[in-house]
Amino acid sequence: MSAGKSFYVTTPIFYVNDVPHIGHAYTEVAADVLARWHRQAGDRTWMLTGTDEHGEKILRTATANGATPQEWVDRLVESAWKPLLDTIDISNDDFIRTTDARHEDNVKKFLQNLYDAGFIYTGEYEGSYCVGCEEYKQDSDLVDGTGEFAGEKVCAIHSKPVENLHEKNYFFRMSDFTQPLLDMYEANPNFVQPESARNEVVQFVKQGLNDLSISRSSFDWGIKLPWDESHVVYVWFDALLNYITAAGYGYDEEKLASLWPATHIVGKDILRFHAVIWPAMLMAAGVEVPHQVYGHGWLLVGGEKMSKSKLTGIAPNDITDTFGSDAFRYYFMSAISFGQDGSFSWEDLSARYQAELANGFGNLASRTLAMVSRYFDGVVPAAGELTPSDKAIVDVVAASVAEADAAIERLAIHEAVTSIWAIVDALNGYITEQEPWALAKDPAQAERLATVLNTATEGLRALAVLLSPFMPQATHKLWDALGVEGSLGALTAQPIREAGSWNQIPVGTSVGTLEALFPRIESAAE
Ligand code: ME8
Repeated sequence: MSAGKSFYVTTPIFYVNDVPHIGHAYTEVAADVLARWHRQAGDRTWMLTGTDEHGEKILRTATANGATPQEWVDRLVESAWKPLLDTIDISNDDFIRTTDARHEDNVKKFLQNLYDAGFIYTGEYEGSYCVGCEEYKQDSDLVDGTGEFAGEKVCAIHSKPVENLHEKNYFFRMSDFTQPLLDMYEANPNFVQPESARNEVVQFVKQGLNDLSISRSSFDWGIKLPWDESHVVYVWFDALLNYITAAGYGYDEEKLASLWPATHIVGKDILRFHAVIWPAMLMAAGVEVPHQVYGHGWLLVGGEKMSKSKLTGIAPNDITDTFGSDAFRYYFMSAISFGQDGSFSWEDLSARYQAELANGFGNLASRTLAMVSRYFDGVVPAAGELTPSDKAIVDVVAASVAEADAAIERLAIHEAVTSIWAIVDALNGYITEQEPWALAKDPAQAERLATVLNTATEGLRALAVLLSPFMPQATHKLWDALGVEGSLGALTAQPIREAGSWNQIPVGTSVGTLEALFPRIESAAE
């Protein structure tokens, strides 16, 4: 991909009925890695995240906690959801709350447009509603309950009974969009990814879409319909619109035109909302559909989807307090194939931290810089003529940059890590094989020693750039220690797609000392 393109990436906006767990953090990190990659590449990048604050689930939680819904959401956003972004080093450009005026006002405009265009009508609805999902369920979505709910039908996701609702509602003519959606999926095969998610969505839409109930009148915690204030808009209809209200819809058309369409990163649990309902809403309003919807897999703990309601939730800072945010980010992006489910375990995290980060990357960085200090007084030496072993390193780096960029373009984040890690492995092998410590003992090998350490330092420089989207803190430290100009993450450093060009560290550059990038962790699962 050439530099300069626009890349607008979003996460779901999360329900603030509870505090975040590592499943939410996982989505945040994935979107952030993509954003940082594109930013370091010079693409016009915008990352949006935020919170979903209306609806019955939040209202009930607030009431149960003796707070008004507004007090509750303010408390949770400030005490838990915004701090999450610092805990895991998220570089979002904007944070939208569905209680923001910019959102509420422009959701109303969107609704009015659809109403005026004849896409909304009144009707009656009776069905089973899961408040946990904030969704009407079909019988096929329900399973037999166990334990206290034995004998009842429960939501397959929340394992709790559904509620029978019978209401007069407003409906969105979603059935009109069955064929336009199928045509769009066909014309744009990458619209829903990964492939398994796409197939599921296409099969679902092929059965024909029903119209969608888009209002509720039995409670009032939501955005009132502009033509009938006795109804609030259905929380999902409200929430999906965040992606355009944050980008200027209804009040800054220029901004919208420069950002939209977006790449949406979501968990597969909410794929249909994003890949079916959302593009149908946009088609009705005459707004371009998203660039892409990517449904990633679930983090499993003990074989079950991690969730607060099933008490399998792990807080992100349970991990970062011990391992740091870089290790958190690296672990989840490398250990799990993006798009598939993955099991979390402390043992696996701990083992990878030690083998890959401390011994693999961290040790490579510290011993290379220590040798430059010891043998060349801390000044990066000029390389002599390159031998095939040195050239092999140059080639590995060039190939890795191209492969990683192509993987990011496909949103195959774990493949990007694998491509970059080929450099770590190649450099460690190179140093073992070239034995700079032996070369240093023989004055006749001075030029060879210079070439080896120059090559290794250039390789480290490329690694700092390529790994900066994954591990912003460690790579900053490494970049500073390398003494190179510019600041990583700000594009004054090397553009990521050019990380393979060689001789980027001016000869004579003084390297600094480097503290251990990944210190030994005494208490970790030992
Ligand atoms: O659905 N593994 O919010 P939500 C991986 N407000 N990801 C997980 C996960 C797990 N075990 N658990 C949660 C909502 N997630 C709506 C979204 S968007 C317009 C409105 C992540 O708080 C994953 O991204 O229930 C999932 O899709 C999202 O959290 C659900 O968050």
